[in-house]
Amino acid sequence: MAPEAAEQAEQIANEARALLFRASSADQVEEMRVRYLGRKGVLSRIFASIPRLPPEQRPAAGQAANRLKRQLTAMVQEAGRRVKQREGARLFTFDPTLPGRRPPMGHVHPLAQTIEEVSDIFRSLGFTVAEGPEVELDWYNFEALNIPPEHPSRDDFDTFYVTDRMLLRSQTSTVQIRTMESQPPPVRVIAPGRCFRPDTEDARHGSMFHQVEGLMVDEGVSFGDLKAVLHIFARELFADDVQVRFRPSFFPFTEPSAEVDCTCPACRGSGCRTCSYSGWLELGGAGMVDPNVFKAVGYDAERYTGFAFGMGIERIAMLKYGIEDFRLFYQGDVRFLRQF
Ligand code: 2U9
Repeated sequence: MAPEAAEQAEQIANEARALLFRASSADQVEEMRVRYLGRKGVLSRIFASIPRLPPEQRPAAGQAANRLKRQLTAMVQEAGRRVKQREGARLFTFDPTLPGRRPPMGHVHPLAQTIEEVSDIFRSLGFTVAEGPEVELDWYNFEALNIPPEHPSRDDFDTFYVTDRMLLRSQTSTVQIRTMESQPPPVRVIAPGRCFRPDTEDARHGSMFHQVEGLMVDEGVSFGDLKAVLHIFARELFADDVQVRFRPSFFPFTEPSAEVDCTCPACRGSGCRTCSYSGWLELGGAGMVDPNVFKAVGYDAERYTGFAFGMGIERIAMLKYGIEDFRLFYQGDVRFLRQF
């Protein structure tokens, strides 16, 4: 490259600029790079020709070639950036005909689902769903429920006390007492909610759990009504052929009282591991409301009778879905939660 070397270099640069300007894909840019900057490309040939020039022309030719190299490298890089940007923009073009992308939503916790399902069944039987405070007065948790001061459930070991007179409710019967204090009979109410009892955590227990309790009060309400309501409930919850049985028991707030069992939903009563081969599983407790409870809330115990029942929500969910460990509900592991 002689004096005309600079001119020739400029020509090559102009030609390359025009070609790269027209390049519209990464492949075309790469083709240009190889043509100008590749091992057998235009620039290589120029550098190879320099030693053949007369010695006095070599420095200028070398300078022109180096300048051309810088220009071509910058042009190729710039063209590469431009096509990449354009291809990216094409990818993000909004296509209104494509189906939308569903955002991750989460869903209702299995315990909340169970509470909803239980509530729906009782709503269909004319019950309303009531809620109340989790921090309660001694009166609502014990006194009004005919639980005497010396009763073991009042012990520090069995109740979380906040002060002498206030505690974390250990059952949702508190809500039914509040309901009766605020309205005359007839009453048909269920109270689902969180309860607290100091307990060592294992596969079946925890210090926090959920209950649903129910109460029906009117003239002429009988144990037969209780049996019918709980039988219908179990049928709706588990299966049409489920049987329910009542075993005598004792609770301070009901008289007579019973433990309520249903035929094992896993084996339908024939006996399996879930029911320890007995065919039966405990569903909860129940009974006729003790007249002392009516007296505490100012109901006429001569005129009205009522039944009440209580069940653990975790237990119901475990039976229904075949869950073997209570703690799974509270660990927030999405691999577990996703299954419901
Ligand atoms: C009022 C009067 C009486 C509710 C009842 C039970 C029997 C019972 C347990 C079952 C398993 C609690 O969840 S659990 O640990 N409950 O056995 N509950 S009768 O009796 C009432 C409720 C309200 C006014």
